[in-house]
Order: sequence, then structure tokens, then C-alpha cells
Amino acid sequence: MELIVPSGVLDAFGLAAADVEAIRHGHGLINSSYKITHRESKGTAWLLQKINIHVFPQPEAIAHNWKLAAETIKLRDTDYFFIEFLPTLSGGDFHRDTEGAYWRLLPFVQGTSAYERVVEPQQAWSAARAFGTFCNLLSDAPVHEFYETIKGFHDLDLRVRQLKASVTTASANRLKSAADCISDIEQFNWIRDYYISLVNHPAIPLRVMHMDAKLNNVLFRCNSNHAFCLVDFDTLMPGYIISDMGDMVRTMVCGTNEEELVSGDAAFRPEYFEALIQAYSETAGESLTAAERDALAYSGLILVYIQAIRFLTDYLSGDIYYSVTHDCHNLARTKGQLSWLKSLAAQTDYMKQTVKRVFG
Ligand code: GN1
Ligand code: MG
Repeated sequence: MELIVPSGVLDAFGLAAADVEAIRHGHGLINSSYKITHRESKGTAWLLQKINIHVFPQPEAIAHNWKLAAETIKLRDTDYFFIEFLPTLSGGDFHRDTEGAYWRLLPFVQGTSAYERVVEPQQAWSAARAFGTFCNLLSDAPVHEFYETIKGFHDLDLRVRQLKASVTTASANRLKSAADCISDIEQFNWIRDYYISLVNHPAIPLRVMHMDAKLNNVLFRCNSNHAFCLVDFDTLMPGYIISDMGDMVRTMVCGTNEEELVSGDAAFRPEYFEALIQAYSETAGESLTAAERDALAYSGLILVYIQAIRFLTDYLSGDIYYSVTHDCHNLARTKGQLSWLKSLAAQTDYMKQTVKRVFG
């Protein structure tokens, strides 16, 4: 079988091309991932990833953050399962191929799978325990020693400014088809105001967060509701408490997943929201300030809003960031997120009450 990754890359990690098979893996929109399996001992596998350096211009910063998190966690819990880089034969974190691309190798976690939708609240509960535990273990991490691997990644104010800039350079056609979405986004400007007041609040500290806490970055034990571990630490960086709960609400409370969401079908599932908040309070609760707890009620609104803005900005910029399969893909994703945002906004009071009740 023809290999879909250059054999020089495998050589660099001490893997012989003749001994392994490679297949594309996962649904990530940024990096390219391959599952590498040993032809004879099928139980041995690796995850090989080519880093998208347009998105992550300094892969070394990712490796730095990842290792610092591993060291911090080990001081608190030596048994915590945290995936770490497998070095190249020369001891490096990455292999650079002849075109300058960065590749890294990770162990493949056998006996687990990632889900694209949660169908039982128990799954949301278990995933939120995994993110809450992670947040708690990193609550005393030296946050200023971590790099921002993407500048202003979840900075809603910056994202709004980027959208405005993309409006000024967009093609007339795309601008026309995006007009309704642009005006919907303006309607929700109060979320940006809330975000600004939040990050300026003295009791909302910078913390080390995962920052891509969506459902498919949790590995569940196969055929179970048990979240075994977290993956995808590229965006691990200083951030605020809203990021991880926000992406969990975004991807687990809605019954329809990000790619399938279309206008009007985004149902809010209260029992899933409650499961997330309950699990987070049990695991991260004690390390949160009162202001951080209150902010969790708004986290989904902020993250869905950011995601709608990011998809729309990319649409107006000509699809330069997210991988797309058709011309209107980013516009359709934007409409899906906006539909979800409207359902979610109608539940603001419910979310506030639930957070208050669960945290007491
Ligand atoms: C990207 O590549 P992936 O699927 O892990 C993005 C997230 C978005 C997500 C939307 C570095 O994540 O922020 O929420 O797509 N990651 C980056 O599905 O931009
Ligand atoms: Mg990611």
C-alpha cells in the first residue's frame, strides 16, 4: 500500500515505512493527523501529526507548554494519564521535513474513541469531569511561563475587530450572502460587552486552560460513557475560566453537531447543561472564585458567539483558516452557530439559576 506520509518522516521517528500502515485520522479542522499501525503487532499504534504552521507559527511554543503542563500535573498527581511527545531519533520534539513542515509523534491511545455527539447526559458529565480535573490540576501552574500559541485566541473583542476588518476586504458576492449573519452578529454585541467586563474583573484570574474543550477532544473508553483522557493540547495556554466550559456547552448541550447544525434545529438540552455544571463543580469547583463560578453561566454564549464570528471571518476572508469541502461551508457553519446562539440566549436565566443551584 502506498504510504500517505513521507517515509523520511517515519524514519526520523525510528519507524520503518515497510513495517507500518498509515490512515487519515479524526475530524480536526487544522492539523493533519494519521494513525500509524504496526503491520504485524496490530496493537502498537501511533498518532503522527503535521502541524499547520499558518495557525501555529511557533510549534516549539506548543511543545514548551505541553511539557510545562506535564511537569505541573506530575507534582499533583503522578498517576494522571497525560499524553506526551515521543521524541525523534535525535531527541527532538518535532521532525522538520524537506519542505520545512513540522511533524510530531504521539502514542495512540488504544481502546478509546472520540464521539461527534453525546447521546446521554452521563457522557457530558464524564467529559466535564475530565476537563474540570485538568483545570484543577493546573490551577497553581505558573501561568506566565506559558506561551499564547495563538495570540488572542479566545479574545472576543479581537475576534469582533477581525470580523470588521474582513468585511472591508471581502468579495462583493460573499459580503452579500453573509449580510444576514453580519446583522445577527451585531444583535449579540452585548455578549462582547459582557466579555470585556469579565476579563477586567479582579476576581477573574488568568489560568492555564485547554482552550479547545470540544467533545471530540475527549477520548472515551470504547463502548462506554467513561471519558478516559483529553487530547489536543496545541491550544493549551493562558486564558479564562469561560473557555473550556464554553466549548463544552457549545458542543455537548446542543443535540446536533457543529457540521450538521442548520438554521432552526439547535435544541437546548437542559439535562446536559446540568450534567456539565455538576461535573465541573465536583472537580474544578474548589479552585474557582465566586466570580468565575457565576461566569460559567455565560460561557456557552461567549464561545458560540466567538465560533460564529470566526467561521464568518474566515468565509469573508476566502476560507484561509478552516478546511472546507465546499464554497459555502464556512457560511453554513456560521448559520449553524448563530442558530445555536439564539436557542442558547433564550436559556440565559435557566443557565444562571442552574449554576447558582449547583454551586450553592
Ligand atoms: C478547530 O482543529 P480542531 O478541530 O481541533 C479550532 C477550534 C475550533 C474548532 C471548531 C486551533 O479545532 O478553536 O473551535 O476547530 N482550533 C484552532 O470545530 O483554531
Ligand atoms: Mg484543536
